[in-house]
Amino acid sequence: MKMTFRWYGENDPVTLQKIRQIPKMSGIVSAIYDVPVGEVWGEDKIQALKEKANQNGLAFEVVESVPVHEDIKLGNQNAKKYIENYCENIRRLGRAGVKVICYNFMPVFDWLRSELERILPDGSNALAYDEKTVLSMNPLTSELSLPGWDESYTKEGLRELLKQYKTVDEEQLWRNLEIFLKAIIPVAEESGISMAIHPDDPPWGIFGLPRVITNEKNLERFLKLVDFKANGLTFCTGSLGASVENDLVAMIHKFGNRIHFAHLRNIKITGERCFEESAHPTECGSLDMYGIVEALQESGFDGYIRPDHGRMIWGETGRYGYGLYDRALGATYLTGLWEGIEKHANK
Ligand code: DNO
Repeated sequence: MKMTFRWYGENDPVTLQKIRQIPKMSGIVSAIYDVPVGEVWGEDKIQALKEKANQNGLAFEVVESVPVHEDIKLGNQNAKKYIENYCENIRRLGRAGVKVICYNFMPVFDWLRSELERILPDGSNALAYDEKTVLSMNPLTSELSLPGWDESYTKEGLRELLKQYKTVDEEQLWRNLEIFLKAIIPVAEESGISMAIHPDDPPWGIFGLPRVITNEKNLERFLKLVDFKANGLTFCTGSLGASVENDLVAMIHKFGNRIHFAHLRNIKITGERCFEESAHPTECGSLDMYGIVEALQESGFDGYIRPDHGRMIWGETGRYGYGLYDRALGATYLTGLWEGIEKHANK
């Protein structure tokens, strides 16, 4: 396994110089952030990002994300053009030595939270989700907390988009996903890239919008749509684990060699469809991080891992979920857990 760390580019307050000082850190997970969603990324930009990482002793082999344009998810008349652009991005990233591309297929919203700074008993703060609060918020006003948006919509743009999705139910979304996969997976195979879809976060539909990358049954259906190794998963424990019906250890055993990238973080379930993000160790939340890492090893996982959202600790401020300190603690914990389980298994 290779331990990696998400980096948001030049504007990220967490610098590459700091990231490289985290023990056993092998590379960054990043993207080109100044090209509009759906457009082709300049090879010069990709190369510059790679060189910057390499100069700091870090590899650049994982992209998160190449965002999927809404027109592809809607399956409208522009979808073809955007799918072609997507294929071109895959080719270009393959030529630059990228091995994994993480993306998601969530309509309109990426990850969603009701609170960005819930104060925890130890004085740190973290992201939290409370379904009742989310549903009481109007997606057309700015009261919603949407830290994961790759693009910010205007009110009119969002209203129009939500209207267009009225005709897209889950089955239609599956069909649009299938068209997309049938076009991109052969290109990914040729380019030496593994595609790794990110599960929906939280893993259920919100505001009447369909979400399909949510549970074991659907992940199985997803993998069968195009049954090649290059059509794989980002196994995000915090996303899938928000639903108590998801048995993460069983899922890892089941999907084993189709998991190319793992986002390992813990969450504490605080009620029905309510959770807060906790520190990474098992005891700090509701997920069995030991069991998860053990299952990854048992299934022969040799892909990339990154710690995921961290709390804000020691007075740090910055990008919600993506500060340095708690993610660095998470990385170190995961590296130790990996070593312990591996040595124990080889005894
Ligand atoms: C949240 C992330 C997601 C993820 C995208 C992948 O922190 O895990 O925003 O990057 O959903 O496309």
